[in-house]
Amino acid sequence: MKLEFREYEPKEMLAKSSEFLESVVRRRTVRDFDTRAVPAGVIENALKAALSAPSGANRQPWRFVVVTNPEIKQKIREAAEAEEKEFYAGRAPDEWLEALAPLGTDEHKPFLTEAPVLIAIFLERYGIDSNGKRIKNYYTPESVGIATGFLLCALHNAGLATLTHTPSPMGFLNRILNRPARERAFLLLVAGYPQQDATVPDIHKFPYDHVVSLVD
Ligand code: IYR
Repeated sequence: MKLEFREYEPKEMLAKSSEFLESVVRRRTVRDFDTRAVPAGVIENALKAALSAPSGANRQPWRFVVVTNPEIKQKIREAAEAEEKEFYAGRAPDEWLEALAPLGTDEHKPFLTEAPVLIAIFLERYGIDSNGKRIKNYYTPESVGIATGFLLCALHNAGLATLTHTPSPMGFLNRILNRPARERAFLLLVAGYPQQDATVPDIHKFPYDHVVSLVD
C-alpha cells in the first residue's frame, strides 16, 4: 500500500523539532500524585498512540491493563510495598541503594492508590494461535520499550504526569490482574495530575556530547 508521508519545509521541520524538544524536556518522573480523575478519552488516545509503535515482525507483544478501581489499586499497592520493603531492607545490594539515594525513594508507594490511573504493561513472551500452538514473538523488550516510550510522550503531551514504576519482582501483577504466565509484567505506569506542592529530585541529564558522537 502507498505510504502516507508528510514532508515539511526545512524551516517548519526545525520549528516542529524545537517545539517538541521544548515540551518533552519538561517531562519529569513524578511521585506526588493528586487524586483528581483525568478527563475521559485521554488515556485511551494515549494508548492508541502507543499501539502504533513499531514491533518485531509486527507481533505487537504488548498488553496494557488500565486500572482505576480503588480496591485493585489498593491490592497492587500492598503487594508492591511488600516487595519493596524487602528490597530496601536488604535484597538490594548497597551499591544499588546508593545509586537510588538521590531519588529519595523508599518502600512507601502512596502514588499507587492516590493516582487515578495505573497502567500495567505486560510483555507477551509468545503468542498462541487458534489451535493452541505457540507463535514466536521477536525483539519483545525492544518492542514493548518503544511502545512504552510512545505512551509516556503521549500522556505528557496531553498534560498528564507519569511515573515509570518497576517494583521488583512484579509477578504479583499477573496474579492480581489475572494475566497468563506467558505475559511478563514489564512496567507499572502511574498517570495523573501532580500534587500542587509536588517536588522532584534535583537530578540532571548528561550533556549532549557525553552521549552523542558524530561519525562522518
Ligand atoms: N523498584 C524500587 C527501586 C527503584 C529502582 C530503580 I533502578 C529506580 O530508578 C527507582 C526505584 C522502587 O520503586 O522504589
